Amino acid sequence: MKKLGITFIFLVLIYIQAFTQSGYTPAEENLKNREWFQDAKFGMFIHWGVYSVMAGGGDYGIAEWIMNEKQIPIKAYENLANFFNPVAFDAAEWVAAAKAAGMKYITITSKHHDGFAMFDSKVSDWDIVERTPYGKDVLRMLKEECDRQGIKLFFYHSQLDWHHPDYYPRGRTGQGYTGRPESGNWGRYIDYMNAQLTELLTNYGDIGGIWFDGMWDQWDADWQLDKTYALIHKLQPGALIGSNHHKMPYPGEDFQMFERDLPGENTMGFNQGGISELPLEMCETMNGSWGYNIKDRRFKSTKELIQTMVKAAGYGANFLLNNGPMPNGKLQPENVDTLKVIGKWLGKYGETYYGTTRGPVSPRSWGATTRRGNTVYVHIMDLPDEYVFLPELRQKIESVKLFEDQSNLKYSQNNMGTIITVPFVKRNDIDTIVVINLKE
Ligand code: FHN
Repeated sequence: MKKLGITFIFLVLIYIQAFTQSGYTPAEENLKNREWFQDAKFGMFIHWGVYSVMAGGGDYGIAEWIMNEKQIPIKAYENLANFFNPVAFDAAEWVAAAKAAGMKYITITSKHHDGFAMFDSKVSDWDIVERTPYGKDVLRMLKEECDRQGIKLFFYHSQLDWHHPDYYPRGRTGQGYTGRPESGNWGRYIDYMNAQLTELLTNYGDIGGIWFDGMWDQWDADWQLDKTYALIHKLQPGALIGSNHHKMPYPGEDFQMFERDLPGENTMGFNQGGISELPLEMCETMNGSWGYNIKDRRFKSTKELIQTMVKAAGYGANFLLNNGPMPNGKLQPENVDTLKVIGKWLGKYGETYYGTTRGPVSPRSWGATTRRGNTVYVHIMDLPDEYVFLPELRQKIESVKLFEDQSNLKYSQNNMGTIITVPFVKRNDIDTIVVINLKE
């Protein structure tokens, strides 16, 4: 009898594992896409929505959050859609800018926290086709262009919603000011979210994946991740799921992301999780805003961005660099210029970046290492001495050269580690790359 009971529990467990994401086994195409993702390394993040019309309202640090920050009730906020007419939007231009930068994929906001769908949704009329004078599905236009130019498209999707009445109980944000009744049906909200995700996963061909954001709005809510993740993996087994909950990944997620912090760091104060074995991605802004902010001219230098990108690669993490397009549909010209410079850098040094994994020495104050097979790339960005010390490499060194001119560098390897001479005269202001070839 006891044996039967145990068998029954075992069968139930197998059943649960098979029909939820708790026992998630990624499909073959999912694993292949993870590999592709890790090799691709560099993507463009796009935050675009009706909020871009308000351009931050004259405050730093506000753009896509303006509804909540300025406590704009839904009725008033909905007017923004009437002014959103991005007639200068040219998907081909955006994708070309991403390609020129050396980016291999684009992740765009399909719906941000204001709940506005940037696509033709049949389960809501709070969308670009029904509410704006523009009236076109920009996600479709972008996807078609991505397919033409060989770029993968991912959809950012906000789980938290300041507009939908059924997003109730409310979380930390989108409270009373929105004008929603203090009631709602949470289960219906999850169904609505899943219905929009179904649209995104069935109407736009193969997509790269879904980039979730917003669970941090309320940890106690019943997010029903198993249901949502199983749905996505059923509709497109190859689509990668990631969630910006700032914690260790949950079952069913295929990659882990870090917001404006290198993996393991927490300068932002919310990246509390550790580093998982899943593919990693760090997202970063070009200035201090995600969406378009007219006042924020504090653009990061290309040097800073390239160095962050390379340091992220030293952790094995992709770099998802944000653009907040203007309400007319154009990318900010300053950003386009920056993208070109990064693209030029990658054109020259991409071999030390694309298709690499994290190197044998974890990132240090002087830089980072990346690796492909028996080749290790040492990226030196801030080294006050003429020598760099690398702890045990585990393999004997065959040669050490400077990437730039292929000249041999002096080195000495013993069981404590390796010291390489990197002459000051050969230094590059952004990244001096040393190539170590290891013996089999
Ligand atoms: O609240 C959002 C924010 O607007 C932006 O989308 C970033 C991108 O990583 N994520 C959230 C904050 O964690």
